[in-house]
Amino acid sequence: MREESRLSGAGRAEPRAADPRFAADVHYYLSLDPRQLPSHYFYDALGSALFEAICELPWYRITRAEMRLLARSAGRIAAAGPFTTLVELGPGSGQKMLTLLESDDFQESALDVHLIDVSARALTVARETLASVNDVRVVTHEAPYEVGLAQATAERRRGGRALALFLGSNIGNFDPPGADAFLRGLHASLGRRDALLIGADLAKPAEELVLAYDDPLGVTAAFNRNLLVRINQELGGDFDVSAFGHRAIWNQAESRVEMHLVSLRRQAVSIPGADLAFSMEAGETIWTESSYKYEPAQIVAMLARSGFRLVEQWIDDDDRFALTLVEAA
Ligand code: AVJ
Repeated sequence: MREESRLSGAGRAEPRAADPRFAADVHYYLSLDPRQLPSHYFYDALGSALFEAICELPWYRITRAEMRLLARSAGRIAAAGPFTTLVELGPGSGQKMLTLLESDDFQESALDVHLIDVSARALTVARETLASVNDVRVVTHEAPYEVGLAQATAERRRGGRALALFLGSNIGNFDPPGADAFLRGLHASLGRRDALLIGADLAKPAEELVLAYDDPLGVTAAFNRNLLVRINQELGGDFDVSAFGHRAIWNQAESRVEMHLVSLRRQAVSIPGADLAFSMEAGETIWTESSYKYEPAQIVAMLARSGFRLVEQWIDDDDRFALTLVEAA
């Protein structure tokens, strides 16, 4: 019996220790109409690797545009300081922080660099990326942003100013009220004269946006479907992953790209770890992500509503991306 169940489980990963929040969120969001899943669950080990691959795709230009802008504006960003503490929310591979630190202007003074991420793996990679930079103390926080930011600012040097980085257009995953609330929370954690650097993707023609989120190599489709793989692995789900299509659409009215998973046939789904069973019709969807796109002035207005005043904004005209530097008023 034992032997048999083990054999029949071949090719299927043993359920990993499930995060109770993940189980509760899967239960709640998959029960909504239309069904949804929160996009931050994309980033397990495989999802993070797939996202790194997305950043290399010719059609996904956010990462390269932002790196160019960072390299070009590093001197001006440093000049808004001096900063004694740099805090990055979601550092990814650490390449962006490295670009800033490698600019001559940031090398003047000793710096504390705090990296905040829920993924231990991302923190390890980012720490290695920054290992070669002199005179920098790197502190990692495996924690939600708010928690990590509170820890980082509590440790700041007396009289020193902090620069928080929220890059990669991660802000775009919040709906407008959520973005306002998030920025107000950042403002509350920062002190007066601390700064915030935000990278945000700009609205552009629909064809370009759809290609960036539905690439011809199918990497983004794999990234999207991996969420179902994760549910199968961690919560014992039985999604037939190959029976889902990937859909990316530009919602002009809401100024957002939406990603959905489309059930290609009628199927019954059971997810014991989330205490959930349901069936999906052919064509029924699960909404997995929104990526809001902005006008430059909207970014400034959004930050102003949360208590920040504009220092400077840089725009990449080719790829339509903005870096905005603000100070806590
Ligand atoms: C990392 C949230 C900014 O929305 O563009 C990439 C994630 N999703 N391709 C984005 C993503 C599909 C990305 N963010």
